[in-house]
Amino acid sequence: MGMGRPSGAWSTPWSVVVLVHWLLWATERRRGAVVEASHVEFASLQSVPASVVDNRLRTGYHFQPPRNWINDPNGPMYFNGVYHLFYQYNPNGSVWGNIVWAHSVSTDLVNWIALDPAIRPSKPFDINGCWSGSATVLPGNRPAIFYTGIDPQQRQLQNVAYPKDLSDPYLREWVKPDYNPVIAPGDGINASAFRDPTTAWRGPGTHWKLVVGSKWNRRGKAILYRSRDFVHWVKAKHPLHTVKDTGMWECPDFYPVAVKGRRGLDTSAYGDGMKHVLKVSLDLRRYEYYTLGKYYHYQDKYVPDNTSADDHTGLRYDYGNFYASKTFFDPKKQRRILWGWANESDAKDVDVAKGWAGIQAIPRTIWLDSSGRQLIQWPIEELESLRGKHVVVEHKKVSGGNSFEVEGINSSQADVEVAFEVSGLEKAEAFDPSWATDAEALCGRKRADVKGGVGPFGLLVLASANMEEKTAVFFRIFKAEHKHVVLMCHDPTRSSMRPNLYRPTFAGYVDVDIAKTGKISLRSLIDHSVVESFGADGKTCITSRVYPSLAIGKDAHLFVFNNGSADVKVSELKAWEIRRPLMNGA
Ligand SMILES: *[C@@H]1O[C@H](CO)[C@@H](O)[C@H](O)[C@H]1NC(C)=O
Ligand SMILES: *[C@@H]1O[C@H](CO)[C@@H](O)[C@H](O)[C@H]1NC(C)=O
Ligand SMILES: *[C@@H]1O[C@H](CO)[C@@H](O)[C@H](O)[C@H]1NC(C)=O
Ligand SMILES: *[C@@H]1O[C@H](CO)[C@@H](O)[C@H](O)[C@H]1NC(C)=O
Ligand SMILES: *[C@@H]1O[C@H](CO)[C@@H](O)[C@H](O)[C@H]1NC(C)=O
Ligand SMILES: *[C@H]1O[C@@H](CO)[C@H](O)[C@@H](O)[C@@H]1NC(C)=O
Repeated sequence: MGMGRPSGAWSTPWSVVVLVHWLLWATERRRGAVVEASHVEFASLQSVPASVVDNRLRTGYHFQPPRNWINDPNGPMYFNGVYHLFYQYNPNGSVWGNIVWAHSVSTDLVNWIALDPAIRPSKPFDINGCWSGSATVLPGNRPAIFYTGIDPQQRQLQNVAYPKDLSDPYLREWVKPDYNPVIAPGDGINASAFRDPTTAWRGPGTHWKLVVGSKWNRRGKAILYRSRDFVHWVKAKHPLHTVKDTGMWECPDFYPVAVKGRRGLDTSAYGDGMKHVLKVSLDLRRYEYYTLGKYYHYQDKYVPDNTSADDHTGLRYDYGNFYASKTFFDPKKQRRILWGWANESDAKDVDVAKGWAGIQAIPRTIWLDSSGRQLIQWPIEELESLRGKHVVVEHKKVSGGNSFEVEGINSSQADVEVAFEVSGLEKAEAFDPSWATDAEALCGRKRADVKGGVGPFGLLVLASANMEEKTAVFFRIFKAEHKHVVLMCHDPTRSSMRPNLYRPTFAGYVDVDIAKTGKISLRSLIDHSVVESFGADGKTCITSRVYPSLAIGKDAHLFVFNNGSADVKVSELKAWEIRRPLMNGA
């Protein structure tokens, strides 16, 4: 079942596509870009229908509609046997604009069916926009959506919507009660910076609670509200949490995690044996960070642990291209699942030319690390149902300066798991303590082509046959005063022959004692124009969007490399081709 979108222009000859691209790049036209609220608006492009859809670099198994712009995942939930994903979508073009809540359903989080948009601007309380929000399944098994509506005065308001017909297994139609908005920006709240309500929780009390992201000057805030009936909402005396100099907090997310084990907890769970997570998306920097901490339900207070910083230098789900994320509790498999948006990193004009922009990262199961200091993330197990042909490499030494190709599969749409054994730690480069708060800058200086002591070693993905094009995914190990420091890095600086492309290096540290373990694992999900990597069994994650010019389709190659002076050994590498699931009728 598709959305019945027009399906012309899918077989446009490459020569036309290439010509369109060439014209667009060659002229490098900068159209009038206006920054408004959190979005860069390209008014002249918002309703340019996709006349050409260029599928060469479209993802094969990531969540995407057949065409047009997408951003934040909204209201993910499981209800009566069906997973729902809503998302911010422009039905009329491939830059941000005309936003509606698009809607897809799935029974396995892998194969998706597109339905008609669930929420569109139609009432005074949302006529100028239906922005991000969350779902809550109320007692009596009744789902509710909370979303931000933009009114005629451009104020940001919080509204509710309910399914029209609970007996429709897909919950296709949603109604917005006339008593909306249920939360309007009151005194002391910036009506232009008040959005993205969380899933509500109840805890042991009788009140529902939720937070809305906001700021006052440069102070980021998670403003807390309370309600007995889900209709009348009252602001708590203090925000749940606030941090100075962090700017607007978009898409806050607040939920409990079990101290032991991988089992997820319902958002309303409260008691011993758990910590809470508060995640915010920093509009100023366009990335997210989270803290772990203790939630005091009766005092309406959240106190972060002191094990990581409570600002932009703190922990991140993903040290790459990953934003506006949201989790939900999956009661079917008793797990918490994380969705996040990965935008394009090419130019707007190119997005218009290719007819699509934005993907959702592969959903990740999330749980607390046994150290209690950070979360662990791992692609949902259902993804493995798409694994096809595979190859295995075992016990292979890669000496300094060498590489080898992993042959026998098409690696443009693949899942690679590898375990490295590390030796010669005495050769590790010295770690300058000033690098501790900026892994990304360190990776930018010490890229894959900068020789090291222990590492850089890892994978070269979406590589051309002779490696002039490649995205490097690697580790590099340093020796600090009392311990070793492991850096994980994505280096896409050679990922494309295209000029003037934004190719940021991304990096995070990995909290492992490498001298003790002597080994480290890496998993990379490769999908034409995206690479999602999970270091050390999901301790550090990085997502990059890349746009190869040569390493496309069956011309994409996969290598293992080591550019350090110490040898490393691949104890085991498995690489699978990933089949294409049903993806929204594309
Ligand atoms: C978007 O397209 C729909 C039809 O698909 C049309 O009704 C609507 O007016 C368009 N909106 C804009 C802003 O162009
Ligand atoms: C309110 O938000 C708008 C939009 O981000 C911003 O321009 C303005 O400075 C904010 N005012 C305060 C007091 O935070
Ligand atoms: C962090 O908090 C714990 C108690 O939760 C305390 O024992 C420890 O000393 C604190 N560490 C620092 C560096 O403040
Ligand atoms: C890769 O895909 C091409 C075209 O689909 C096919 O001909 C080729 O056999 C595949 N190669 C491998 C190693 O699977
Ligand atoms: C390894 O380093 C050398 C020297 O800097 C460089 O020429 C080569 O491209 C590097 N290898 C990789 C895989 O980046
Ligand atoms: C994704 O696109 C890149 C390149 O245009 C920007 O630099 C990022 O800020 C943007 N990320 C988000 C979350 O909007």
